[in-house]
Amino acid sequence: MQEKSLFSEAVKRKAAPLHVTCCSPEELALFLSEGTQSLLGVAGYSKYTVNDPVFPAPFIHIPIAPVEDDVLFELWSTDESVRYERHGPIHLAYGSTILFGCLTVDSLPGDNLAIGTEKAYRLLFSHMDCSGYGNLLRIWHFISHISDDSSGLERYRAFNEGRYRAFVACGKDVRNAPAASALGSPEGPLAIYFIASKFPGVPLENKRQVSAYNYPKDYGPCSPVFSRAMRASCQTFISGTASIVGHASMYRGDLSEQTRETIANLCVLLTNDKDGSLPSSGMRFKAYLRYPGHLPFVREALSEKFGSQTPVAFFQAQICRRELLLEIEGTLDSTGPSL
Ligand code: 3EB
Repeated sequence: MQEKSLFSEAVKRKAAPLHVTCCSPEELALFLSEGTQSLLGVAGYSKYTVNDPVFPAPFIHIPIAPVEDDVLFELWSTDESVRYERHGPIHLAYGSTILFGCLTVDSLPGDNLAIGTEKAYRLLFSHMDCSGYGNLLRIWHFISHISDDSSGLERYRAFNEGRYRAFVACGKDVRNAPAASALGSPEGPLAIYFIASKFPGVPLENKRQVSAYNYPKDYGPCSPVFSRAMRASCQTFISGTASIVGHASMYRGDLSEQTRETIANLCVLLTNDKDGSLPSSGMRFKAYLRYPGHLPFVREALSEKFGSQTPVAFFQAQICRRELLLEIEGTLDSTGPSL
């Protein structure tokens, strides 16, 4: 009940629309030449170096490979005008209610990633809070050598320690954590991009899974701080979702079962509360595969469940737990009839 009333308040505030698409360099060039929408920011996914952008919006290179293209741009835009700012490592785009930002922090394999992560989060929280866009809705993290040990602690666990410390230090409630993804990249600094808002979203949990911020200590000294999804007036953001039930990874080494379990978890987050149906449109997904050869199987399973017209972009990445073969994130437009 409380969830619903919070959401309808958020809807009444009529935030500006937020659009996302995954596109080729040619499609990005077309978007820029048309100039009908404002860019909030672009993430360029490629294992190759990507040229410096020709636009003033935040741009971040993510050094993981799309499976089917050399480069894919994830492009976030809105219909209203946007103001850009750069402060040291952080690049920001302000709409009237939405803030898009990106930053990188050096993180060599031997570095204590807890320190770099805490620094990155403190920086983004300080810009959010100073400008009045104090609600973090969605965040992506890319961590090189994610499963390596440094100073006796796995880098993903050190990352969790730094993130947790920043939430506490900045007075942020972990139960209001953003939707998130955390993937491993072969190289590069800690790369982060995020969407914040003047207005709070509604964090959603998955009844099949323990909330990440309540994971037991088996997964590191500090819990991961993210929600399974975040419902905002413009979009519902679905966190990176994997074959986890309770807090345990399921079906080590079994692609078919991990895919089925991952899709079951996605369905919990996408199912309409009222009539138990899946949305008929407005969904899009990004699937991160440990092995690119798994693409045809995963594509077929997603198409069967969500329809062949639902866009899915595939990337090759390491998943934060060694036994997991895939992780899938998504967005759902809030403009459709289902809400
Ligand atoms: C999981 O459910 C799988 O640490 O920010 C998914 C999404 C995962 C986000 C994060 C981790 C994160 O625990 C991994």
